[in-house]
Amino acid sequence: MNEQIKEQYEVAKAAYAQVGVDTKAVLTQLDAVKISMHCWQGDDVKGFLNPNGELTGGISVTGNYPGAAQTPADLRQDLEKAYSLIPGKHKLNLHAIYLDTDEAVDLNQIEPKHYTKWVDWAKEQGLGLDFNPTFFSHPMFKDGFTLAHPDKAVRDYWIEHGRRARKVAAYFGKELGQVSVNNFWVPDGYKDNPIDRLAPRKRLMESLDAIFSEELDSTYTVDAVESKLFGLGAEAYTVGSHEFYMGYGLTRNKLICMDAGHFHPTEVISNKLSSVSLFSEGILLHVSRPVRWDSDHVVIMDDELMEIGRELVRSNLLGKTHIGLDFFDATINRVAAWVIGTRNTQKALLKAMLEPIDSLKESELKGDFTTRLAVIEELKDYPFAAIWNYYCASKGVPVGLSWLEEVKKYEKDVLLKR
Ligand code: RNT
Ligand code: ZN
Repeated sequence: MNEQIKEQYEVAKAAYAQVGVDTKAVLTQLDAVKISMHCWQGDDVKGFLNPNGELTGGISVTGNYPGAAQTPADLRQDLEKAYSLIPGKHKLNLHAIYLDTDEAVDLNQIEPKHYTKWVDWAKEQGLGLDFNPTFFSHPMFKDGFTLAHPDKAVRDYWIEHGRRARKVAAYFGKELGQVSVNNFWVPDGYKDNPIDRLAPRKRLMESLDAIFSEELDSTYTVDAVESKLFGLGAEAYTVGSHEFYMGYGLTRNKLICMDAGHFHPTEVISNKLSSVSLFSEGILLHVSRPVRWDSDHVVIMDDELMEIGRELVRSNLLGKTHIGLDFFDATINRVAAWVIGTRNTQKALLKAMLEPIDSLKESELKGDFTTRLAVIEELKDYPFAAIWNYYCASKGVPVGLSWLEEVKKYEKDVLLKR
């Protein structure tokens, strides 16, 4: 390792030790946290189910930066590049439409065998796999509805997809020896004000119950349910709202998935984690960044990201929380998007771990809010970057901006040739 990085680390280590923080223990703690990187940033959520992979409803992406992955092999190559620039061992989050098979398979026909290439690759790379059934961009997404559609035939189609998706996730968990989180998000909703808000919610509840009726081994897979405030084309009413899934998840022992972009603009998920953790089986995060709306921008080191990190660390929620990412920006290099968003999420956790949490809690309990404020503010100037750089160097990944050169080279040699 470069001498300067080591020296700066030693100085930083001493500074943190003075406030009672053991940087070595912190790095061990950080290294144990797996981030589930979402495959869909690599090709703008197109997937490989239909050869021309258009987004036909339920979700939308903007931008046309060159070099998007066209095939599963492209996507794996891009992912390998991204993981090589991110410290630590992580997971990949696949959507059902990312199957890798020569057969023509519809969503209600998927089986583990359509994903074996992903499993082989994940084994080779030392990655875990998470999963998501895909309830969008499909001709059976009718009138803006899937599992809550009034027509039973439409619902049944999607119920079959959901059931099969769970089998795929269980297969991932079994093969890879680590649990596969299977996340359910459905876009169902109305553009304009509905007359009946209740009936679609009852149908969604019953469809989900049908999907989850089979008990699967939770060492292999656990289900999560993701709420949303509104979507494109579902501005007035989204069936799977926050209250819907809080109720559903808590009564059915599902993980509650919270996406940072799925709430009112002044609401933040960081302030929800402690409450949800008291009652839920577990939490899945979709770390994302809403800009005025659920725009799915790449996560940056903003106040909310840092606050999410603090909540997870200060309240010791890392054991109950699966951290997934969810953004898709098609206006920038997609490998860079992964690297920026994933490294930022790790950095936010590291910053939080570098706080003298016990003594801060003590000040708070004693009512010494002066010390609480003073310490938190001074900590903002502590040499956090020296610890991060040392961690990157010790993991053999680029330090600081040097990762960008590698991405630029990869863009020139690989992406622009597609
Ligand atoms: C959509 C949800 C959902 C999707 C992925 C692709 O608003 O956030 O998680 O982004 O399923
Ligand atoms: Zn999401």
